[in-house]
Amino acid sequence: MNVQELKHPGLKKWVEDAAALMTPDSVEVCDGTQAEYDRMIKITIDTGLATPLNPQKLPGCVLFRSDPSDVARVENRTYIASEKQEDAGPTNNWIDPEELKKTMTGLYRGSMKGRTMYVIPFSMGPVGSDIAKIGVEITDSPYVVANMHIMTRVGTKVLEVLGSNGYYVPCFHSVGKPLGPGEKDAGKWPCAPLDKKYISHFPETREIWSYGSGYGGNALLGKKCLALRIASVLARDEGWLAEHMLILKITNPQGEVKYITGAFPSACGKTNLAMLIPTLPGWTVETVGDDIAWMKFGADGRLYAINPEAGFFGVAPGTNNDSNRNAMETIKKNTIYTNVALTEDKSVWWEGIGYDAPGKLIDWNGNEWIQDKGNKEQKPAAHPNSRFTGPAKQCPVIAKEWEDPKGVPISAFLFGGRRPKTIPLVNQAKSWIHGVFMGSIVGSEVTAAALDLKAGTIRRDPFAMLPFCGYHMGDYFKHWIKIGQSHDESKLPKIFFVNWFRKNEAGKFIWPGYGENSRVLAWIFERCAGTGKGVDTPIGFLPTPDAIARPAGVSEDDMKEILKVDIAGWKAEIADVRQNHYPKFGDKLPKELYAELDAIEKRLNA
Ligand code: GTP
Ligand code: SPV
Ligand code: MN
Repeated sequence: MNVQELKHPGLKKWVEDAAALMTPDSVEVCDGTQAEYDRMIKITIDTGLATPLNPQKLPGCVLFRSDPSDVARVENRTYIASEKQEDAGPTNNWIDPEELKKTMTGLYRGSMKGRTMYVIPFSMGPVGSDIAKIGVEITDSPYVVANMHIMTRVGTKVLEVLGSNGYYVPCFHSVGKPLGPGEKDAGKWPCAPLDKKYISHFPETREIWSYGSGYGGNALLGKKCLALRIASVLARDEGWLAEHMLILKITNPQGEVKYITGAFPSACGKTNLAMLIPTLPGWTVETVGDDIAWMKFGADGRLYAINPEAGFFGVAPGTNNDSNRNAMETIKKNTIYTNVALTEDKSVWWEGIGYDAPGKLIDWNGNEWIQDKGNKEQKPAAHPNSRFTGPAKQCPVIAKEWEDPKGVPISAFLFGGRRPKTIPLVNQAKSWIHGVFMGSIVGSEVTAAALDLKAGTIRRDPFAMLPFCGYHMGDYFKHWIKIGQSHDESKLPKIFFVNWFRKNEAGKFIWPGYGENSRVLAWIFERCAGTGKGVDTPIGFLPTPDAIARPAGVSEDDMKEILKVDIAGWKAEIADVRQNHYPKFGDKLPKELYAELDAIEKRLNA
């Protein structure tokens, strides 16, 4: 579709102004059809950016290899440019919005030369539903267009909802690599150098400006930028929640259903938990969402969640038929792979796929790679943050209500992270405010999902929202407290803390995780139903020793270890929160949270 055909004068002018600045060779409005998707893929194959995969093994699938500077989110190049620095808070990078727009306008000037500008109208949430939000992303990347087709609802149907004056969140994106006359990408992933990348958010004017990166959350602007950073600001203003949470449906052997959401930091197990195959007989888990939940209160006083996305942008390494068979089934067709390894028969391979590398591979850098299991120093064939983009509707256990605009009523919130020590397998908050306290102190070993952080160290990632909160984190805590104060607590979700990542002295995981996590979900289900057995401890309610059946390979001693209150460890945890974590938020740290900190400390000392 041509810009002249746009029926929304505001949108048309915005696109024309952007084109005048970025000077693409042509402008195209996306219609969201399969033919358009196929054309995007063909363009990327023709320019040498994509490799078509074996149509017998992986029909409709392609592989991309990105530039080594462009393999994950870049947190130190991500900005919340609120009018006042104070409103971005201590955990976000801030630049004065006027100054940032000036810098970025300079970068955008001529940035699309030699390329096509694609205008992507997209809906986060089912098209036309009350809860959905519309965005329009302008991009010069056919890779982004194809990914947006899978991750969001794209095209003409969205323009129809917009009509001639509907509201949309304007999103600029350019890879920042203009082409000279006759120049082609010729197999080289286009992006700008690290110090020219900007992932910028303007919370007051609800705008997103992204420059220089073509990867994941930096470039697919409906996801972290709109559905979390901008939506968290809307949620604060309008009294709802926009969270970095999976949504699952769990059914017990009696056929009773509950819905649970869970916030774990990036690469800490949301996709896996959302698609889990229970090892506990008679229980089933189905998927509603794997990364983001938008939650609003229903007329009955309960909190209802929708998944604003339409696909999964999941971590490939570690995904296999044992750990996550449902993901493996989902990504067998119509899937975009990025930075995994290529096999000789044009299939894909990654570390933890469940079998040895078959022969000679091409690694994510495009080099020949032969597995050498004796060499501990060998670089991985797939980047640790390599990902698949697969349609949610292809998931064998997608819940039938996953697109219901009403959302699903939530019974429990889980918080968790990678904690090798101290934090028990599961722990239930004593109250809403205690749960908010637990969310505010989430810590996790850093993973490969952000490029500029040192993997392995522990950092505090409150509510798993540290990189995704569009305003002052202290005000965000306050928002959570207010939700509790202004609603009937008996109808609010119960709050739990989980940790699948405890390690023993030898550095091995004690808990087998994955499908065995169903044992913990069953206890959580029963606690919500009022039947699960728990003991009151200084840190919260822990399962009684017989409440969670022990999985194979976990000894009685192991079980005791991961379900005990490690008094010394918790005292150190509390001291760290008091000295290093809470002071960061200054007077914005709600006094209710200091009261919780004092209370837990007192209980630990009793
Ligand atoms: P983002 O998409 O970055 O937000 O990540 P995510 O939270 O969805 O994480 P994901 O489910 O993709 O898991 C990330 C990594 O953790 C993968 O390598 C998984 O194999 C591993 N993992 C997930 N669940 C478990 C578990 O229960 N135990 C262990 N040991 N590892 C797990
Ligand atoms: C995350 O990092 O939490 C992701 C991947 O889900 S990205 O979309 O790149 O943010
Ligand atoms: Mn995520």
